[in-house]
Amino acid sequence: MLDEVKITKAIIDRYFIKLNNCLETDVAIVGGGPSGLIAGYYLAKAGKKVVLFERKLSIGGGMWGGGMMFNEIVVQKDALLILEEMGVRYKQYEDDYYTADSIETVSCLVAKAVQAGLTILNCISIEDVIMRPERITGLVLNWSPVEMAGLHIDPLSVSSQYVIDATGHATEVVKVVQKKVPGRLNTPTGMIEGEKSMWADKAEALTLENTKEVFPGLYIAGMAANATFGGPRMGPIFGGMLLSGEKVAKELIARLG
Ligand code: 48F
Repeated sequence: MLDEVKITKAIIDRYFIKLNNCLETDVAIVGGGPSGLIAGYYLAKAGKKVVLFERKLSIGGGMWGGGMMFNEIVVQKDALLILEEMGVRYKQYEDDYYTADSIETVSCLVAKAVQAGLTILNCISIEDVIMRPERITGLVLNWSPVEMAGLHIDPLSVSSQYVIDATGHATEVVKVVQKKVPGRLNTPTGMIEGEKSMWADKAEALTLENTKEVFPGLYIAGMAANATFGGPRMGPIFGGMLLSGEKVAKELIARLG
C-alpha cells in the first residue's frame, strides 16, 4: 500500500543528499541555458564535481522557443560534433546552416548532462557571490519564489573552486561583482561593456573569444560573455553557445587538473 508520508520522506531524503553534495564543488554554474548545460556536461564527464543552479522551473534558457516561438534552431558546421555527442538529430539546410528541433535539443542536453553526473538544482536564484577578498569562492542563493515574492528571508551559501556565469543576456553574476568591486573586471574598462545589436556572424566568433575568466575564480560563457565584453547578439543560431560551453569546460578541466 502506498503511503503519502513515505512518498514525502523519500523526496526530502533524496533531495537533501543532492543538496548536501553541492555545498562544496569544483565548479558551480549559474544558468541552465545551452552554454551552461554544455559546460556542465563536459565537466561532469571529466569527473569534476559540478552543480548548475537555474532560477526557473524549466531548464533550457532561451532555447525552447527557437526564434520567435518557431521551435527550430540553427547550428553551424563547427558545432555539429557537439550535437552528435549529445544525441541531437539535425538536418542540413544549406552550406554551414543546419537545423534541429529546439525541444529535442534542450531535452537531449539536459538528459545527457544529468546522466554524465551534473547536478541541476532548479527554482534557485543566485543573488550574490562569496569573495575572499580578491577571488570568487562561492555563491549566495535563495529560492526563486522567495525572490519573486520579495520576502525578506536570508539566503544560504555554497563554495566552489570556480564559478561560471552562464546567465545569458542578463549577465547576473558579473553584475554583482561589478557592483561590489567596481572597475575590477578583466574587460577594457574594468566594467561590463554591454551587449551590442544583432550581428550573427561576428557575434558567434566573439562568443568563443569572450569565453574566459572575467574576475579571479569567475568565468563567463554563452551570451553573458558577449554582454560582458561588448559583443553583439546573434539571435537563434546556437553553435557559439555550444562551443562556448565546451571551451569553458576544457579550460576549467585543465586548471582543476
Ligand atoms: O539565456 P540562456 O539561454 O543563456 P545562454 O546559454 O544562451 C543564450 C541563448 O539562449 C540565446 C542567444 C543565443 O542564440 O542569444 O539567448 O547564454 O540561459 C540563461 C539562464 O540563466 C538563468 C535564466 O533563467 C536562464 O534559464 N538565470 C539568469 N540569472 C540567474 C539564472 C540567476 N541569478 N540565478 C539562477 N539562474
